[in-house]
Amino acid sequence: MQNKFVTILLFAGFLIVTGVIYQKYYRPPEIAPVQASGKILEIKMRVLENQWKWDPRVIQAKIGDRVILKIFNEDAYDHGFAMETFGINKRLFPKRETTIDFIASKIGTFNFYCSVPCGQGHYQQTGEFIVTE
Ligand SMILES: [Cu+2]
Repeated sequence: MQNKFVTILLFAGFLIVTGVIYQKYYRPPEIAPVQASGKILEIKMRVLENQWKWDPRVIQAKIGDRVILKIFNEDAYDHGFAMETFGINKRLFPKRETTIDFIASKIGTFNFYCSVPCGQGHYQQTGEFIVTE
């Protein structure tokens, strides 16, 4: 009885110690939790009428920023805003503003694109989101 208890305790201790060692020395920085910068970045964006273009096409943030994207779709039909890295895929209804709220939790350059089949320019409707330190 006593022995079993000691074994479990030792094992629990072992798990905790290896977990801490992993987090401190081995975990790749890209999967570590990000420190929120406390900054709120509001970005206004438009889908230009009948051009299959984002305006602006390139947007930027600093790591840890909370990004509030406000996208106005000028077209009379739906578009979609998708950026896989951040798990975003939102429908943009016609002649309306859509808000997308997320944390810039990774450093790098990420592509976003239209996720709703919308016509001849659908596959060109892409843009870049750049996150820096
Ligand atoms: Cu589209």
